[in-house]
Amino acid sequence: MEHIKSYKLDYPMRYNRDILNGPLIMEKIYEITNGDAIITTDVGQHQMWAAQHYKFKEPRTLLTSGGLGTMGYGLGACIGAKVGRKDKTVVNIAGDGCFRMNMNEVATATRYNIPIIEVIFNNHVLGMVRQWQDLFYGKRYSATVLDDQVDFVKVSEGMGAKAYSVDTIEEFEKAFKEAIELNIPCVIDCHIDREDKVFPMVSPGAAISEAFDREDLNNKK
Ligand SMILES: Cc1ncc(C[n+]2csc(CCOP(=O)(O)OP(=O)(O)O)c2C)c(N)n1
Ligand SMILES: [Mg+2]
Repeated sequence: MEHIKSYKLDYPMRYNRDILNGPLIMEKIYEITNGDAIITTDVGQHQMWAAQHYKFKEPRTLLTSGGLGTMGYGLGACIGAKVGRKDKTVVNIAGDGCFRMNMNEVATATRYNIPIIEVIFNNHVLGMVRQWQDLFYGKRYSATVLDDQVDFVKVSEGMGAKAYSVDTIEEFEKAFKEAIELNIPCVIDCHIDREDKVFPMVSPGAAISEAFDREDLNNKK
């Protein structure tokens, strides 16, 4: 344990606290739920932030498809988990790309009045794939910039859910607390920056000891 603690000191998770971003939202969800929620995830950067920044206390409270990478898994998993554990706050951390894959299940949640909270980390891109195009393929973006005109709030309201659009951590906190209070299916569309990256990361083929983050990248330049 001492050894692991020393790693945490030597390689701290660093992220910007000034703008709305994934790690900050996860930290806020942890704070509000006191670490007692069940968290499900889709696949991508948001999945990594969920795993990194929510401090899970008990086994089987993180439901994720892991490396199988099943985009769209999260919302169904969230509905299932809530049906099984009505006593728990159950939250899906979704990407905007993943939400597009399975968003119709919001209608299932409202039809059976299953009070899940769908939190969309909306960076308007297939962020995880774009991160690699950015760092290893000279910013040659292919099929990763979604940038369309879909309004997730209207779509969710159209399926009978309560929906919020948030741009700041204060707005997020208010919406998330209200969603818990209301106890009905809720969707929170969180606008985050498309340039955000998941760090630390390891380059393809490199050793784990070669892990780097934003600061390492800046120092290299
Ligand atoms: C069906 C499917 N297509 C493509 C992929 C490859 N893939 C992995 S993560 C990802 C991006 C997901 O985008 P989004 O849901 O917006 O999450 P973000 O990384 O932006 O947080 C993609 C396309 C996949 N895992 N499954
Ligand atoms: Mg995205």
